[in-house]
Amino acid sequence: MKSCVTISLVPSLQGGPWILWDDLTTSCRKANELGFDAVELFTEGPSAGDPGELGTLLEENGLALGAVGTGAGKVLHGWSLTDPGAEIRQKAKRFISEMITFGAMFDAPAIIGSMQGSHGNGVSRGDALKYLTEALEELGEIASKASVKLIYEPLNRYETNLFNRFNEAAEFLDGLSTMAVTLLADLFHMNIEETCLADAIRTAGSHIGHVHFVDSNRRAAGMGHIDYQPVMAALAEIGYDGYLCAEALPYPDSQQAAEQTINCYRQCTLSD
Ligand code: LER
Ligand code: MN
Repeated sequence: MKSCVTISLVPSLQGGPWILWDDLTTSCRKANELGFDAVELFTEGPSAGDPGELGTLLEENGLALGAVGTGAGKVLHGWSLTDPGAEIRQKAKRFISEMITFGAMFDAPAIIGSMQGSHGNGVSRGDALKYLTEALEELGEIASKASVKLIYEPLNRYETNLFNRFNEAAEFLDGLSTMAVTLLADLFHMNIEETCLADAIRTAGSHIGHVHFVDSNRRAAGMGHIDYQPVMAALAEIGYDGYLCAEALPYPDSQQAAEQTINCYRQCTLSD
């Protein structure tokens, strides 16, 4: 397994669940100094820094791009894949498609989290799932052509009413014809929804493509009450060799949250 830390390049969302908040150059340097293998980016859209800057910074700092988040489409523009309006759904799809292409330049998958939206507000559950199916088939095909995966993230009940639990999301993906979509195990969301984190990981094993490594209170791993030993054992059992990516609140500040994460990651992967 490999370590990864989130960088937000959207200052207006300060206080959100991302660890590093400086400009791209400073954040990449910090990630490298702390010993992270990769960074996950949360950006306003399909670019980061000046043209060419991201590639140079990744190389200079020995970092990979672990993933790119697409949530800005929802939080900055209000778009989602299950919006009642066909035009908004189209904008959401176009935005994610651009983010897939952006991530793929660095072999990184895009994450669909809050862009999945919810049913209600005039959209039945059946219609919302139809829209989500169509979008994942289409976007999965785009990801596949770009030789990357597309990551779908089940969220807790306060953020979506589509899929909150891993086994339901895995069953849903099994019904799709695209093979490009994997699941994101965000331990914060799972702590709210699952009976047992380790069992949920084992059940959906073959689907897991990314992990948000965070604690029960959305602080850095080790600052809440998740017991990481059984979680790590389950990830090892399913043969997971992807990223443990810190998507957590910058509490008490970015530096301490990043240090706490890498220390917990090292403890958790000692025998890796
Ligand atoms: C995104 O990775 C996530 O976990 C969501 O909670 C964002 O709202
Ligand atoms: Mn997440």
